[in-house]
Amino acid sequence: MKRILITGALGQIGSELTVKLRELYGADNVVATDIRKNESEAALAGPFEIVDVTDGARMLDVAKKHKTDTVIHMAALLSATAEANPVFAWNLNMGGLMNALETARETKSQFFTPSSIGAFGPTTPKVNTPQDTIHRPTTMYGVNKVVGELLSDYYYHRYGVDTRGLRFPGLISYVTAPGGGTTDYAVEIYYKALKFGQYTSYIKEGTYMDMMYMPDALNAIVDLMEADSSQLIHRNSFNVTAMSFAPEEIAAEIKKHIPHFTMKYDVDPIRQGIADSWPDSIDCTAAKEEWGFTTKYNLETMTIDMLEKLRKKMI
Ligand code: AKB
Repeated sequence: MKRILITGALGQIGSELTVKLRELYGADNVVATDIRKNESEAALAGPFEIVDVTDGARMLDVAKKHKTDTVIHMAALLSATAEANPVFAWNLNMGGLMNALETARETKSQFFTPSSIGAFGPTTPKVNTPQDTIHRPTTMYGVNKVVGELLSDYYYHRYGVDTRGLRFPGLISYVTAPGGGTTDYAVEIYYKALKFGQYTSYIKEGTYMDMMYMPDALNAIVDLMEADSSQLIHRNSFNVTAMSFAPEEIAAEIKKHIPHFTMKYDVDPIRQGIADSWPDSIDCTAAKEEWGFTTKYNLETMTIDMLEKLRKKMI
């Protein structure tokens, strides 16, 4: 049975991942940590510790205290926030990652951290982006993600830490809203469609980005962590995606369920610039072949589920 320390446990992925891991491995075997408590902490029901990921000594103390053997490092700034404050982003994203890798090395733990489609850049092949290709990202977030992939590889080769990672696309969920990402529009649109019957997109028509529904993303993390290490050639990080769409396509899908829904555009040049530097669609053959990556949801089934769950939540 794993004993897991998770950072950023109250964040967009962390809050749902913590619940899933507790269901799978037992509540007491998952130590949730975040920089502060918030109202969702009580809902996570299980051990919780305050950890600022830039404080490596504290992270290591908590890992040793709870005798954890797995570190899942989720705490990080997303692309648009990182672009607004690049020095802070470097310090938090890279400092946090180094501390988490060191904690994993010192406690001989298995390790997971997410990379992103943001690790790619404008000179990367845009369609069906291969697993191994040119990166050259032009955002601070992208630079952080590429360095993160390389550092994770380094800890595997240099120290034998069992590091693993996924290049996530935009993640869509009805539970915790994202904050500061470029792909966030694809979450906001569902809330605004239900509440106001209209949405103003900051991403322009015709801009394709990869996306995945949160239940598929959580399964992908668990499946990768449970995969046979000897089968993993690309351990940090695998391309994973479930769908690629442009704003007008998600709007059309929503319109099937909310016929009066309308969409306007007011493009944000910063987030549009970031989106334009990312792939339109990525190829996940390596993830499928090396550890059996699959997804359940496409745009149609995700939209049905999102609207149903959000309707209940918003009552
Ligand atoms: C973001 O938009 O910053 C994230 C990501 C794709 O990494 N959702």
